[in-house]
Formats: sequence, C-alpha cells, structure tokens
Amino acid sequence: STSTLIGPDNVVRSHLPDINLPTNVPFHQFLFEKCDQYKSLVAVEEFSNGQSYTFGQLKEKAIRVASGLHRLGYRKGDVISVFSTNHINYSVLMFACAATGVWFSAVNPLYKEDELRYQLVHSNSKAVFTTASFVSTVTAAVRHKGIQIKDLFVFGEAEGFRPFQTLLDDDGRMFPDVDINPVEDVFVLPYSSGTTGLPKGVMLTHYNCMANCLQIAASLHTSPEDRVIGLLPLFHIYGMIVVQFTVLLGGSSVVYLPKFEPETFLSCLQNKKITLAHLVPPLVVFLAKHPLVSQYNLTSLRTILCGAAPLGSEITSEFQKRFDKTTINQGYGMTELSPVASLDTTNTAGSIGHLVVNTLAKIVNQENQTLPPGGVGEICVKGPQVMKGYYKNKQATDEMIEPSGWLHTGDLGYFTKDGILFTQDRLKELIKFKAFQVPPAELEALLLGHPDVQDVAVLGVPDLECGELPKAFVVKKPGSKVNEQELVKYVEDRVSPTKRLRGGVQFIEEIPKTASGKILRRVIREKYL
Ligand code: 4UU
Repeated sequence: STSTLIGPDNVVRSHLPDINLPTNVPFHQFLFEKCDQYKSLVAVEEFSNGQSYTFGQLKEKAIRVASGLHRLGYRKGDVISVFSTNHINYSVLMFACAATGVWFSAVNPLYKEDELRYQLVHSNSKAVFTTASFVSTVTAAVRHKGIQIKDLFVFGEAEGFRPFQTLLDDDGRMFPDVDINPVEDVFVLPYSSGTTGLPKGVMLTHYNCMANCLQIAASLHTSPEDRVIGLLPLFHIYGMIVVQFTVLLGGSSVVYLPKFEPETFLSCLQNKKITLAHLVPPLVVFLAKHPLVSQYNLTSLRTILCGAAPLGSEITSEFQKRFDKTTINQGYGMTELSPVASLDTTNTAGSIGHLVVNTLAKIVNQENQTLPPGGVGEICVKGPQVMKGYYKNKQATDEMIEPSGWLHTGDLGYFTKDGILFTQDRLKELIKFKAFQVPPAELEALLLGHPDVQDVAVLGVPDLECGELPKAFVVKKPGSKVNEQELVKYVEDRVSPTKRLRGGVQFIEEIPKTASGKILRRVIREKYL
C-alpha cells in the first residue's frame, strides 16, 4: 500500500523504486554516449531560422570547442560565464565545458551592467560568452577593477569580441583527457539567493546533474518521438537541466526560442508539433485563457510540465477544459537541488506530487522536529541532487544543509498519508515574479544607496497573473521629499525588468527588526499586506 512510503520516523520516500546512479561517470561521457546512440536524429534546433544540429553534430562540435578552449589555456576549475538567450551553440558550449572540467556559470541575459558585473566578479570568471545584442552591457560590466576576464566571445560577430565560430572551427586535436571526479568536480555554477541574502553561486557537480537527469527521466519518460519547446531560459536551472538535458537523454529534440512572444510561441507549438512543453505558471495561464490560443492547432501537446512557482488548482482545471487531452504535471524544486525534488504524475491538482527516485523528504517544525502526514512545516530534502554547496560561502551552505545531508528548502508544505506533497507558502524571503528570482536583499541594498532612503524592506505582494510583485517599504531620511515614482524609477534604471518595484513603494515610520537587526518580514506582512 502507498502508506508504506512514509517511514516510522515520518521520512517520505518516492513511490518508485531506487535506481542505480553511477558515481564514476563524468557528465560529458554520459551525454556523449547518448549522442552516439541517437547520432542522426536532430537534437537542437532554432525556431527563428531552422538551424539545427543532430546528436552526432552536437558531440562533434562540443569536441572542437573543448579543444579550442583547452588551446586557449582553459583548464579544469576555471569559470566561464554565459550571458545569452537560448540558441543551439549554448548547448554546444555546455557540453564542451563538461568535457574540459571548466565550470559553466550562466547569467540572466536581461541583467543590467551592475548585476552582470556582480556575478562575473563573484564567480572569478575568465571569459564571457554573449550575443551581439548584449555586447554593450558586457563591455560596460567588464570595464572595472577586480574583473579578471581574459577573453570575450560572441555568438556571431562584434568588434573586440572573439567569434565563437573560431572555437567551432578548431580541428579538435587539443581535446583534453581530463581527470574528472564526478562527485567532487563542479560542472555548473548557476546563481540563486537561496533562503536569504544576495545571489550565491550554486556548485552542482557532474554527479548532481546526471543524477537529476536520470531521476526526472524515471518519472517523465521521453522518446525520440518527442519534440520539446525550449522557451524557458537556459540560464535558469529549469531550462538548463530539465529542458535541455533530460529531453536530450531520451533522444528527443528541443526547439529553442530566444524569448516569449505570444504568436511565435503558439506558432512554434503548432508548426513544430511540440509534444512536451516545460512551462511556468504564467504561461499555463496564457494557454488556459488567452483568446489567440484558439486560432492554433495544438493537438500535438501530450504533456505540460509546470514548475518554479505554485500552480493553483483553479488554473489547472481551466487549462484542462481547453486542453482535455493534455496531461499537466507540476514539478517542484530549486537551483540547490539540481533542481527537481518532486513531480506530480498522478494528476492531483495543486499538488507537487511524489518525490523523484532516490530522494527523501521530511517536514519539520521550527524546532527541527519531524512532523507526521498533514503537519505543515519546512520541506527538507535529501538525495543525490543536493548541491555540493555555495561557492565561497561555507556559512550559507552550513545554514542550509545539515551535516546528515538534509537540505532545508525554506518552503512550507505538507504531505498526505499517501506520500504526496503540497507546498503552502514560502518561509524564506525570496520573491518570485513570474517564476524569476527576485532577492529582496539585493533591492534593499540598492535602495539603501539612495540618498533619501533611511531604511527599507522589500516584500512580495501576491498577484494573480505574476505570482508576486516586489514592493518596497521605505523609511525616508528626515526632511526628504522623495516620492514613490522617483524610487520606482531609481530601481528600474539599475536592475533587470523582472526586479522592478511593480508592487510600488509605501512610506512607513520604521522597519520592524529583531534585536540583531534582522528585518521582521512576517510583522511587515501582517501589518501592511
Ligand atoms: C511552489 O524555480 C526553480 C526550480 C524549478 C523547477 C523545479 C522542478 C522547475 C521544474 C521542475 O520540475 O528554482 P529556483 O531556485 O529559481 O526557485 C526555487 C523556489 C522553491 O524553493 C520554491 O519556493 O521556487 C519555488 N518553487 C515552487 N513553489 C519551485 N517550484 C515550485 C512549485 N510550487 N511547483
């Protein structure tokens, strides 16, 4: 019976039996084996121009690029940053990094100069890869002391940037035979603010990434008949691992789009006969409600996976009215979990489903005591997908992961007697605007730099369409006449569009804090929201 998923200690297991996860296979070896297996099938494609690579070409190009990187002096442990929208060479570069042991750090391409610079400096990146449209932001960001950038590469052409084509043209003879320890060696370094503070580099090893690909594949099967839409950005863990890699494993193909645009999105689903679409809640809302949708034939859509923010049961049922032959599965995870912890394959609306294979979860109260089914508390996860740690931040790592391996997610939730999980709220301070991370600490630091701001706290206000909108509670300096518009504009000029103060600014007398100076966000929430 399913109740056996819950142990006497109230630890929950997956409904699926554990699988074997090899600890001695570097990620690129794993990928290259799949490339050999599916050689002549199309792996990646661009919707805008139809350019594509087969699995065989993907491997061949990755080998050339890896050789080219090695020739230029890039070695295991060096970090490169990619500041780009989705396209097929993004995948080539990732494969190449895996093979050389170079850490792949991805940056949100909508970032402004200061946001980009922060990540480049923090990650000690030696190179930046970008597209022609973002070269001015990159040029501005690297014009700064403390930047160690050696090479600037462009997918395409731009003055002062080395064309990526020069790496693709490499003869491949310098392809290195790198000794990689999959369990220890980092493959990707995405950034996440986690439960508190500024964005931090999340060290995911070769093993973390491969494990999660196999864990996802055990719940969500894909085959060479599947065509997947690559709309979610590859810089975010959801696009990077779940969309890009798990689908490639099944011999499916991914069709990349550089950004969301209603007609293009719908034409892609229709013309490419997409069978599997990885989405976030606002995109499910779009499919469920938008009038344009009925002008397209979307009958090829077999499955939707939705994650990165809560998907309400009302939206699910509205979606199912329009798409009665499409299954909608919700996934739950976080960057620090490579990312997937659970996937709903039972069609339980509002649920985040069962744990993926080889994963344990428990719900704890504030005293870190484990709660029985139905009890609401913090979701903790243990498994092969738990990150190695935050880069150069042992304290934040130790605050999140217990010595016994349990990772505290900062999310509130509960599980049923059948071992099905539900999320309820977020314990952590993180705000999610349309599933994009908005770290309040980042906006607070920025606003504290404004001459009229004495003190500030940023919180998310609930919003039906976008999930949450960042809102600032501001204490003005004595005598200041600063107004809401000025502060909204101040933030807008300095951060990416997803972090704008769309929830506005409210001026208050004092920011409630603990004795140690920590903002009492719950008190602000209860008093003002
Ligand atoms: C309520 O968003 C992600 C990972 C997304 C993901 C996971 C499994 C997508 C598909 C999939 O199958 O990572 P981060 O690091 O940007 O944000 C993590 C946070 C979580 O801690 C939680 O607060 O995003 C929130 N979150 C969700 N909340 C993620 N998924 C859900 C969800 N319901 N389904």
